[in-house]
Amino acid sequence: SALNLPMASFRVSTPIINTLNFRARPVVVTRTSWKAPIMWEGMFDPNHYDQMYIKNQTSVAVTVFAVGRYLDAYLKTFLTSAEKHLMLGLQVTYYVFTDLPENVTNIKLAPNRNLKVIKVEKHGRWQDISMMRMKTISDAIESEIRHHCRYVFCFDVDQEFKGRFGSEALGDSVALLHAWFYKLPNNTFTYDRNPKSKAFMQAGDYYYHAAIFGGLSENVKNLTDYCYSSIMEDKLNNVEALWHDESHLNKYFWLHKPSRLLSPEYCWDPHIINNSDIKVTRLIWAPKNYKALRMR
Ligand code: 2GW
Ligand code: MN
Repeated sequence: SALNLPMASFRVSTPIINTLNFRARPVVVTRTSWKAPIMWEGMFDPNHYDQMYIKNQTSVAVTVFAVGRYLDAYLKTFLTSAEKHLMLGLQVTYYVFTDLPENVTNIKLAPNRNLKVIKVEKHGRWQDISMMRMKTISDAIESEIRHHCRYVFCFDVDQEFKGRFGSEALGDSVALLHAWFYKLPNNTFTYDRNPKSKAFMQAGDYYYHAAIFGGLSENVKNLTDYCYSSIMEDKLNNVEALWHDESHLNKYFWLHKPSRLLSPEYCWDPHIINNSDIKVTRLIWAPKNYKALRMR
């Protein structure tokens, strides 16, 4: 039976299932010019994806950083809500990176799910806490994740799962459309516009949100290596990209097109109300207390 497959069975290639209905959502864009699907509710049958990925015992690493005040503020909600909605039935390993490992509270995980806590240093500047995630993720993929997990998905911690965030989100290289920009024209995108930065871009396809990215382990390794080396090159040149790691991520996905895009249903800003494109909120931005979290 499927349960007796040998350890390396997750390496067998998964069949391409063509169950996407690109016409199910006539009001929104469901495919990119390079033919990558943009995943909107209604386009897919969740059971098709689950049957295939659960049968293959597909393994997914979920990385999340909870450094300093973000640990108490967000981690528990992120993890407990993920246990209700994120890739249920798959082999999920959470990689929690924190400077305060002893403060990570135990939460009850389903049997096919694990959590590993990895200690990291706390960078002084918040911009570095955010940007240096790229280096830490790359190192963790190299030393550990690639041996255990076929896919890696990287999440901001300041968010809460509210609905199915399932295996339909898996793909070779996955990017997320930013909730604020998905309907706006290209010239409003907040790409880095400083020619001195490695993240500089004049044109692009979409504005991607760095709160979620993922894909096959080897592809996420490439992405994080690219972003980290660009960040370090900027440091040598005394420049910093406008939106830090997110600017470099946008440059990466301009040069290396993602194979699958997630609609903003996968990461919605609940301050935006009455948007009929959003049929389901799968994940929402958690409220931010800028005073408490950033200023002090
Ligand atoms: C970040 C900013 C200000 C003060 C603190 C922090 C902070 C972030 C922190 O003290 N501890 C910590 O663990 N972080 C991690 O970095 C945490 O996982 C958090 O979700 C992530 C990104 O920071 P966040 O969520 O405050 O930034 P956002 O929501 O404005 O994120 C977008 O822009 C960022 C770059 O400025 C990143 O690209 C991020 O991926 C984007 O969603
Ligand atoms: Mn965030």
